[in-house]
Amino acid sequence: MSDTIPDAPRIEAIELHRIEVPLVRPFETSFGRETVREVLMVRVRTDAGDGWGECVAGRDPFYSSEYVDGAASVIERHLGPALLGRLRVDGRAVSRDPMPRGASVPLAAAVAPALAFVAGHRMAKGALEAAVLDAELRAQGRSMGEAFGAERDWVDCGVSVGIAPTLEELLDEVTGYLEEGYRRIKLKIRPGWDLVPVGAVRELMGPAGMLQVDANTAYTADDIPLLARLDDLDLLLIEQPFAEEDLATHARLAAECDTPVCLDESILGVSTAIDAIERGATSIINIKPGRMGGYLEALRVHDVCCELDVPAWCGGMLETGVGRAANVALAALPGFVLPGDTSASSRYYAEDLTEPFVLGTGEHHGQLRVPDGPGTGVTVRDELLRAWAPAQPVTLAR
Ligand code: OSB
Ligand code: MG
Repeated sequence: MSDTIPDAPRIEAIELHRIEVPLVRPFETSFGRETVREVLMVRVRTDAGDGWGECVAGRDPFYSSEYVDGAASVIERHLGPALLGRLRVDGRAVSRDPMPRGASVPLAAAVAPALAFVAGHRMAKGALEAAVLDAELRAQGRSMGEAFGAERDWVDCGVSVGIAPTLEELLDEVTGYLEEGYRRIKLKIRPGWDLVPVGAVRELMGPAGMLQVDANTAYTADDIPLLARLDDLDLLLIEQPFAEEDLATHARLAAECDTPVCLDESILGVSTAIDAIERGATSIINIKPGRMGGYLEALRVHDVCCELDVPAWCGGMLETGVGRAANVALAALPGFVLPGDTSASSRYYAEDLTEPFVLGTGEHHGQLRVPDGPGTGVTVRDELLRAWAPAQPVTLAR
């Protein structure tokens, strides 16, 4: 593929590294409970240097249909060979550079069009695009923040709090995060774990604390009256109460309650974002690059949000430092007006795969600094990559 783009690096090989990273505490949501994050990391080797991308698919297909084994398989069998030029790629689809931001990333911009022949698998595609983008920007000596059009050096951080075994443990956990400086709390909810814990945390935080909830599709239309009672708790938003495909029920809830409805799972890119906004199914958007097939599509969704005056915030998928670095750069764009699920490394991991992200102090209390080194600006620690790998990496070469 890269043969068709003058002056762009040429992709020589793609490595798939699986790692298992222990979480500091179990993360429980309406769809499952994780104690270890199983991650697929992608390294792209080019003639101008290497780049890393993180695949945000989970071990199991519970948050979405994608999962680690599926992502690895589709990269090995379909996406990798296409990028390495072993499959026919339509040259006309290549070389459109979508970044109106002064950065030229012809190779990264060519990835999505070259992979469009595969249906879906956005997280797998997004990991490849991120790795190519990292390699290309490193070769140019430019940071992701610069390339994306970041307007802030520091971003406001929130934290996503899992379902706890008891109310007391939930309140302890939230208290700890507030002491650390997090500027917004997001509580995972599900039927049976909603009004009571959310009410208790509202009481703990006081009326001014920024608080929101995320149901990860656990409710149905029958629950609209119950969800409308959350209005009393003065939340920033309710995230994805209903099924991914079910924009209609989200629009009904939005019409029947005052709390803004925010979609996560349903937003797969620009067209679903516009559709959901126009149908009144969402008035705030959680932007997760992996779910949308990569950072370039996430930038387009950001631009749509700005144009339509829809607040956006940067979601997270328990990323290691590699994905976190790119998310923090993205969250520095002007349309990200609410704190993101961009927490410090220590919220997830005792040791991060890269240098750790640490919350700032003083005026930067509750913020993370946007990396300014080339590419993601972070370095993968080889010894941890090896120590956490359950198996040898797979290399796809030309
Ligand atoms: O729905 O936002 C979600 C983690 C894994 C899968 C889905 C979600 C989440 C989170 C954690 O809420 C966000 C983070 O801190 O990375
Ligand atoms: Mg969510």
